[in-house]
Amino acid sequence: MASLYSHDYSLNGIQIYHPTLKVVNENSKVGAGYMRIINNTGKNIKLMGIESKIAFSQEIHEVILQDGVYKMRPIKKGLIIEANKEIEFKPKSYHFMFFNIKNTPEKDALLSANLIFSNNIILPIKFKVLIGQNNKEHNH
Ligand SMILES: [Cu+2]
Repeated sequence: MASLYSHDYSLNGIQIYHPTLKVVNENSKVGAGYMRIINNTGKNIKLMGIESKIAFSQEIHEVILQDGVYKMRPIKKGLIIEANKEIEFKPKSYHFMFFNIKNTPEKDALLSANLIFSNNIILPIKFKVLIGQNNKEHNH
């Protein structure tokens, strides 16, 4: 998985691989955040939320397949990542949603955010901005 373009963050046994923020174009007001979250803490952890100045609001979403249609909904009570497991945030699966992006996103910009975990763990990361049409599967 390692590449010249990857950027990773870790704290207290929690590792974040390659967080990206995808928008369709420079005028997008909505974006989706993807990454891998790896829990090497030896015990279950819970991702409670995200905070940043990237957008006016941001949420953790899950995607469910219902009657052949993918539907997404916010996770409000936290997402458990089991001990020594990982969860990949990716299209048609878990993702972060950014609503009302404040500034025009620029390609390859690194945008700061904090991931909030249980036990008051705050993990600072930077999302790399990806701009393109290749995320059509994500409709809001
Ligand atoms: Cu969503």
